[in-house]
Amino acid sequence: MRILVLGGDGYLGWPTALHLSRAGHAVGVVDNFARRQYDYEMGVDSLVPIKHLQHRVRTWKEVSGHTVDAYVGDLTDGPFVKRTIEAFRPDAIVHFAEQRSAPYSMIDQSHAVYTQVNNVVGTLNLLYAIAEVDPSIHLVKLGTMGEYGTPNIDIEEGFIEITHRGRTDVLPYPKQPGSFYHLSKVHDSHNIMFACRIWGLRSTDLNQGIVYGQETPETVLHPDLATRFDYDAVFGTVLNRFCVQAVVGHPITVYGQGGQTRGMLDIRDTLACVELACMNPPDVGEFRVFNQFTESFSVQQLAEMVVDSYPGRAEIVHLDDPRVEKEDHYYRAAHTKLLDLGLVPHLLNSSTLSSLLAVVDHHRDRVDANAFRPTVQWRRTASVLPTSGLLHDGANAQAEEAAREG
Ligand code: NAD
Ligand code: USQ
Repeated sequence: MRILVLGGDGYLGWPTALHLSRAGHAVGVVDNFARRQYDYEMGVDSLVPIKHLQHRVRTWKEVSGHTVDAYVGDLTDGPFVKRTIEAFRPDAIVHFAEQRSAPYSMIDQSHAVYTQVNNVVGTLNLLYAIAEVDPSIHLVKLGTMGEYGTPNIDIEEGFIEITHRGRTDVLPYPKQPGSFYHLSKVHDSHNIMFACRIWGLRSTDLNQGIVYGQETPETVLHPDLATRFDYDAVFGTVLNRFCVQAVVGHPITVYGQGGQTRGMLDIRDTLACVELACMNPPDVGEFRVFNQFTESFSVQQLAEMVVDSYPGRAEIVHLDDPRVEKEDHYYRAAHTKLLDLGLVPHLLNSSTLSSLLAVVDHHRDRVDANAFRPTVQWRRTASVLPTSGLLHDGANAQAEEAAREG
C-alpha cells in the first residue's frame, strides 16, 4: 500500500512510518515541526535525543534500503494538504498530526484556540482534500479514549444502542471530554463522521489510550532512528513520567487520590493497531471506531507498579490535582475490534517496565527535574489566573495554597 503518515516527525508518527516501511509499504511522512517548537516554548527537551527528520530519513535508507518521502508543511494550509495528497497518491492516510497535550490546551485562551484551530482545521482541510483528490483513500485518524470521559456505565466502541420511549437506534456514544484538547478530537470525530455520510469517504477513528514506551523493533536498529520521549508536566504522559521520576529519585507525582483510571497501550501496539486498520479498510461511506488500548489501570496502580519494578528506592507523593477530573470512578471500556483483527498485545509487566526504566537510566543525565512540576491549572478562579501564558511561580504557589484550602 501507499501510506502517508501525517505527524511523521512525532513520538508515534516516526516509529509508525518505520514500521510500515519495513513491512513493505511505500511510506511518506508529513510534519510542520510544531512539536519541536513547543519544546522551545516550554523550555524542555525530549529525554532521548532525536535527529532532524531529514537525517532520520537518510539513516533509515542506509539501515533498511527503504525510502521514506518527507513533506514539510502545515495541515492548516489547505492548498499544501491537497498538493501533498495529489503528489503522493496514498491508499491510506494515517493522521497523527495534532497538538496532543491536554495541559498545553489548558494554559490559557490562546493555547486553547491554537489547539482547536490546529486540530479541527487541519482535519477539515484533509477531509476536503481526500474528497476532491480521491474519495477512496482510507483515513485512519488518531482520536483518543478521553473523548468518552468517565461515564458511570460501560464505554462502547464508538456507538451505543439506545431505547428511548419505545424506539431503538444505534447512536454515537455520548462524549464528555476533559480538556480543550480532548474536545478537539470530539469535534474531529463529528466532522469525519459527517464527511463519510455526505461524501462517501471511509474512515477509522482510533480512540487511543495513553501510550507508554520508547523503543520499537525499527528504532533500535540505529541510535539516530530514536523517537522522542517526553517526561515534562505538559507533554509527558503518566507512565513515561513516573519511570523518569523513579530513576532520578524524584517522588512519583500522583495527582489527587490517583483513582483516575485510563486505557493504556505499549508503543509497539500502536504500530500494530495502525497497520491492522490500514490492512482492513472500512466500506465506502463507513465511519468506524476502534477503542485502541489493551489494559486499563488507575494512576495509583501505575505508580505502585513502577515502585515495585524499580530496583532502587522510589516513593509516591500525592499532589493536589491541577486538573478537573473524577479521582474515583467506574471504568470499563470495550476494546475487542482490534483484537478481532488479530492484535496480539504487549501487556504491561515487570519486564516491559524494566526495559523502559533501562532506556530512561541510559539518558538520566539529560533529566531536568524542574520539568516535573505541574504548571497548568484547569481551574479559572481569580487566585489561579496567570498574568500571561503559563502560571509563573508566584501564581502557582497561590494555586497550590488555594487548592489546599479548598
Ligand atoms: P506528537 O506531538 O509527538 O506528534 C504529533 C506530530 O504532529 C508532531 O511531530 C507535530 O509537529 C505534528 N503536527 C502537529 N500539528 C501539525 C500541523 N498542523 N501540520 C503538520 N504537522 C503537525 O504526538 P504523539 O504522542 O506522537 O501523538 C500522535 C497522535 O496520537 C496525536 O493526534 C495524539 O492526539 C494521538 N494520541 C497520542 C497518545 C499518546 O499517549 N502519545 C495517546 C492517544 C492518542
Ligand atoms: N497524572 C498524574 N500525575 C502526573 C501526570 C498525570 O496523576 O504526573 C494523571 C492525570 O491527572 C490524568 C492521567 O494521569 O488523570 C493521565 O494523564 P496523561 O497526561 O498521561 O494523559 P492525558 O492528559 O489524558 O493525555 C495523553 C496524551 C493524549 C492522549 C491521551 C489518551 O497526551 O494525546 O489523547 O493521553 S486518553 O487519556 O485516553 O485520553
